[in-house]
Amino acid sequence: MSKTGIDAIKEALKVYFIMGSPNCKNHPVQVLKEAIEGGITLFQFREKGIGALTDDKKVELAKELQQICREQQIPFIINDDIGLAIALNADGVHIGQDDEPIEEVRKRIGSDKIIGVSVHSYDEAMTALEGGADYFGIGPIFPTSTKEDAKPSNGTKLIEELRARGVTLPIVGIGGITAETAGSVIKAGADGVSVITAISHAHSVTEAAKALRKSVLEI
Ligand code: TZP
Ligand code: MG
Repeated sequence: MSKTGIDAIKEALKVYFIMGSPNCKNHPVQVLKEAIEGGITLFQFREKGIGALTDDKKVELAKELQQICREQQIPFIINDDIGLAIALNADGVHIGQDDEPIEEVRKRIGSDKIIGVSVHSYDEAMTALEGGADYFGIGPIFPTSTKEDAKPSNGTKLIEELRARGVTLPIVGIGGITAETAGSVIKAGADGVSVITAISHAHSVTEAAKALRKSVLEI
C-alpha cells in the first residue's frame, strides 16, 4: 500500500493486528494467514520481548510475513526498526516516544510511507502531528500484560479529548482490547482497534479476528 490519504488510513486501522514470534502459540506465518482470513485490515510486525528473533532470523520472518501481506493486500508496518522498514520497503513504521524523532524518521522513510506514533497526552499528539504523523496509537486503553513497560491504562480519555479539541488525524486504540470492548473504543472516537493477544492467543485466530471485525464494523 502506498499512502493514499486519510480515508484509506482510517480504513486500514479498523482491525489492526500486531504480533511477533513471542506472541504466537503457532508459527507466525500460520497465525497471520488465519488472522487475514478473519478479516484484519493491517498488520504490524513487532518482534519484541523474551525470545524475540534478532538479526537474520528477524529479517527472514519479516520478509515471510510481508510476502503474505502483499499477496492479500494488507498493509505491512514495522514497529521501531526503521532500518528494516527501509530495507524491506515496508508500507510504514510505528514508533513510540523513545524512538527516533518523527522528523528524522520521515526524512529516512520518505513521504509516501505511513508513520504511526504512540502518544499519551495532547502535547505529544501535537508534536507528532507537526512532525508529520499519519495516525496516533493511543493506549493502553485497558490493562495489558503484553507490553512489559506499558504505562497505566487510561481508558478512552485521551481519544475523547483529542476529538473534542478538533483533532481529525486517524486514531487507533491499543491495550487489552477484545471483541467485547472494541465498540467502546470506536464510540470514543477511534477509527480502529489494535490488538495482540485477543487474536494471537485465541483458540481460533480466524474466529477471533472475525469477532473483532464485527464489533468494529457494527458501530
Ligand atoms: N502498546 C501499548 S499496550 C500494548 C502496546 C504494544 C500491548 C497491546 O497488547 P494486547 O495483548 O492487545 O493488550
Ligand atoms: Mg517503540
